[in-house]
Amino acid sequence: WQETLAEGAVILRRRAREDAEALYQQIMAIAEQNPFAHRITPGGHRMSVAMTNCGDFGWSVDSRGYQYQQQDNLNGRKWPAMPPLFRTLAQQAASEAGFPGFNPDACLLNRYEPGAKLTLHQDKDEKDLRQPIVSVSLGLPAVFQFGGFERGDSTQRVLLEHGDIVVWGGPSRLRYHGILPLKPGVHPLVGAWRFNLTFRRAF
Ligand code: MD5
Ligand code: FE
Repeated sequence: WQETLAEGAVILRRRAREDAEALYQQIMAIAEQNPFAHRITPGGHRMSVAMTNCGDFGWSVDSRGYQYQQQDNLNGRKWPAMPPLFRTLAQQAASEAGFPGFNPDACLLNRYEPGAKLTLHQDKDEKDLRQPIVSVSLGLPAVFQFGGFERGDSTQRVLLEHGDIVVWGGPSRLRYHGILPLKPGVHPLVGAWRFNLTFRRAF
């Protein structure tokens, strides 16, 4: 159940459904080792999305800026290892979408509560922008904004639901994108949240 949104952007609808319980358990185990936190941007804003990471590198933000690091700058601890299930699922999805050989070294975990959003941005802190990003959505549905190559370009709205995987590669790797404020609700597995895992090759 695969659909191309734009060149290089492939949605694998419900692809992670069968793994959802196991993924959710692993998310909770990661959060026990390094909890989700609302980080403060260089501009002094508290992000409405709470984040943590697993893998060799994690993406985070603080007063100094945005960067990939081996440890969490909030507590100095190394990020938890990437669970084999996470890696395998990301690699398989990338390959199904036409990007064989993807080997993520970072997984950013985003947790959305009702009202949480992500304003339009590009992901370009990774070294090799030819590597795709694989994103896995769990829990409450969200409206994703899929834009163009400039901030002011018009955006398409795409509903991302529990179990959906999107592979962002090729020219779509650098499109502006965001998440509209999450609508309240309760998901039978995940509760009143949306989780999104993004698998990246940072270095
Ligand atoms: C999310 N997360 O649903 C999204 C999924 C982030 C973020 O945006 O940076 O944590 S990843 C969506 C994405 C990644 C790379 C390129 C494009 C979309 N794109 O070209 O549209 O929490
Ligand atoms: Fe992004």
